[in-house]
Order: sequence, then C-alpha cells, then structure tokens
Amino acid sequence: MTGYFKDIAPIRYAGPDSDDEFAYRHYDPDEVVMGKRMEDHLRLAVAYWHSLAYEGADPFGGRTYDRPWYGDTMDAARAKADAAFDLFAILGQPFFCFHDADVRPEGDSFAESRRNLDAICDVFAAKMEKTGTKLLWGTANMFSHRRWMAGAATNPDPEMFAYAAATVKACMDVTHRLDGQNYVLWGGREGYETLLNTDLGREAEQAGRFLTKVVEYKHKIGFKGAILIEPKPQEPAKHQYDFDVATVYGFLKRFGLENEVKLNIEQGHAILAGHSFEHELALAASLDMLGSIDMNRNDYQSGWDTDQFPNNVPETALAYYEVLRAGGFTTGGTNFDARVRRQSLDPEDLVLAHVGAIDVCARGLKAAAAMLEDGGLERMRAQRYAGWDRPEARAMLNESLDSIAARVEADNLDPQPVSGRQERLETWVNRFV
Ligand code: XLS
Ligand code: NI
Ligand code: NI
Repeated sequence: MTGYFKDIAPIRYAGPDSDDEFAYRHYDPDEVVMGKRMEDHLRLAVAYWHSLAYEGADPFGGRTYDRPWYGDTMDAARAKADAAFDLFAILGQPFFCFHDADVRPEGDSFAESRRNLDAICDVFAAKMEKTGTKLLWGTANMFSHRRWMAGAATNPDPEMFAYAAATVKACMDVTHRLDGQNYVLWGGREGYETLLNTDLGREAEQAGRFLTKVVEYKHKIGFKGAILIEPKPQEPAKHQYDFDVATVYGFLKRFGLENEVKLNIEQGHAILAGHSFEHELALAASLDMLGSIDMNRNDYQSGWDTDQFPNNVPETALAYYEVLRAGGFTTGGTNFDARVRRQSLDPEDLVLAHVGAIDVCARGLKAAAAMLEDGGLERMRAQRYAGWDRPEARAMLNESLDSIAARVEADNLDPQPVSGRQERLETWVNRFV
C-alpha cells in the first residue's frame, strides 16, 4: 500500500447486520444468484478518470482534492497507477476502465503521447498479472484537449480526423494487449455547438467511415472484445450525434454495423435524453445491442450529468431486471462512471462511495433476480400479449391491409379494452425492492 490509502484495510463481506462502515453488507462476491456468483453477474469496475484523475473541479471552480499523484509527469502517472491498484485491492472488485488521458501525461508529439501510454500500460500489465485485476474496457479521451473542440471523427479538419484515427488505434492496441473485454467509443465532442457552422450530412458520413475502420481494425488485430458506443444526448456538445439507443441503432444500420457494435448504456445519459435507465436497457436488449453499463445517477434537480454514485435500490433493481431478462452480461459489466462530490476530500470518501454503491448494486441485483424467479411480472406481461400467440394472429403480420379490413367487417370485430394493471404491477415490484 502507498501512503494514501494506508489506513484502510481490504473491504470484506460482513452481512446486513454489520455496523462496520468499511464492510460490504450486501455484496458477497461468492453468493450464488440465479446460478451464478454475484461477482460474475455484476462484473464491477472502477473508473480511473473519476477516482484517480478527477481533481474536484466544476464549471465555477478548480481543484479541491489534494492527492499526492497529481501532475503531468511519468513519475506522477506511475504514482497514480500505484494508488489505483491499491484502491482496486481495497475494494476487491474485478475490473477497471480507463482513457489514455487518465493514465499518461500528454507528450510534446503524438508519438511521445503514445510512448507514454505504452509505458504506463507495461506498468498496468505487471500489476494486473500480480493482482488478477482485469480491464473491462479501454477508451480514448477525444474531448478534453483543446484540439478536439470541434470533434474527433466528425471534425471539419481532416488532420484532426487523422489524429483521432491514430489515437483510437493506440488505445485499441493497449486495450487488446491488456486483454480488455470491450473497447468503448463515447463522442462528447462528436456533435455541434451551432448548426450555423455545421454540415450534418458530412459529419455523419465521417463518423460512419471512422467506425467502420475501428471495426475493421478490431478484426485485423484479432481483438475478441466488443466494440461499444456510449450514447449521450448533450454535454459537453450542445447536441451529440449518439443521442440515445434508438438514434445509435439507426446510425449503425445506416452503415451496416449493427452486428459489429453494441452499446454501453449510462444511467445519467438516459436521464439527460429524457428516458429512464430501464427504457434504454430494455430497448437495447430488444435490439440485441446491450453490451455494458455505466452505473451512476444524475441530480434530478440540477438537470446536469452529475455522475454521482448510485444510491437508489429500486431504480437499480429495475435496471438489473432488464440486464438479467436479457441473459446477463457477456463481455460487459457495471462500470462506476461516478465521482465523489468536490467537498468529499478524504481517501475514506473515495473508498466508501464505492462500498455504498457496490452494496446498492448487490441489493438491486438480488431484487431483480427475485422478481424474475417469482415470475409474476413476466406472467402478467405474457397474458397481456396472449392474443398474439394464436397462429392466425401472427399470420396477420404478413397479411395485406385490405384483406385485414375485409375480415374486420366479415367477422364483425368489436375488440374490448383490457386493464393495463399499472398500479398492480408497481405494487408487485415493491414486494421485492
Ligand atoms: C461522459 C461519459 C464518459 C464515458 C467514457 O459523460 O460517460 O465518461 O463513459 O468516455
Ligand atoms: Ni457520462
Ligand atoms: Ni460513461
């Protein structure tokens, strides 16, 4: 252990009656839920950017935290990696995620930045080998540096497009080398600030060609993980092209990539898009596009993407219900794309934020599993659509409009409304959460 977390022992499961703050009350990695260990269901990951790189800034003020590894040197990056793996060991969760810019200092040239990244990934490789911590996904930060202000793949300047291509290649290379389970693309600057200077058609074409190259490169290097797009409607761009699940699906279909790319769905982004988390998950599952989740929450009052740690069990249960109903994660998992508030200065705050969130996820998962095992919701859903189980009803989907119309008159059809039972269903859910 380095200095920063030295007073904190690894967190263990102590059961719901424990009054130890530094213990899991609900997250028991070995507990079997629907035939699978809890750890293998949730596949929890720490987000390097929020937990190690974020310094406490908000739009009105700068750094508030005082962590010993801050700085733009390789030594600082190595100290950060030491602290990161100490945190992972304390929490005992199996995965982490990172952007290139979280882990290495920017170089004076592209080549130097890439060498810095490679060198830190050597450090990661040794630590991962020693500790067993794995990489859930890698990604490129193509939104913080000023060069990306007008976008990466959708930039009006072709040299920026080239720089973006080289950046993603470098990040895919290290993700592959570290045996990452997925590679994520989130396009915070792939969008616009004003339509007055934007050629929408051209930018979409660029984004489609770019993603096609990413998929081709994945196959070229034999990367076995999934390529995931993370939808978000806005922030930092006024409008982001990967608006929500439905929009991204349309984009992938347009470029013939719907069988190559899946989605990383974030709670806060779903809310920003005017949806619920479970809506985005259910839609992605129905399209066979559900890859992974970024677990966090927004402040519902401020309307911003505040990236807070989850603390609402009923909401989390409904999210995991969709995940379990879709068969659970394969390459994906639960990444805490969440940061402590800027007044939460202490190492304990960082650790306990994760401990609380991990317990929330464990309770949500168990509640979701109990709902599925009970089967009541699925039974009522099936009853609602039972009419469509009849072969003649299904045949109608291939029948012409005029033939259906003729039948309605011939049979003198007079369909009667039936209850949607919403309150009964909501009450049913409350038995489990
Ligand atoms: C920002 C995104 C970002 C992605 C990774 O809102 O959530 O953190 O998850 O680039
Ligand atoms: Ni986000
Ligand atoms: Ni995210």
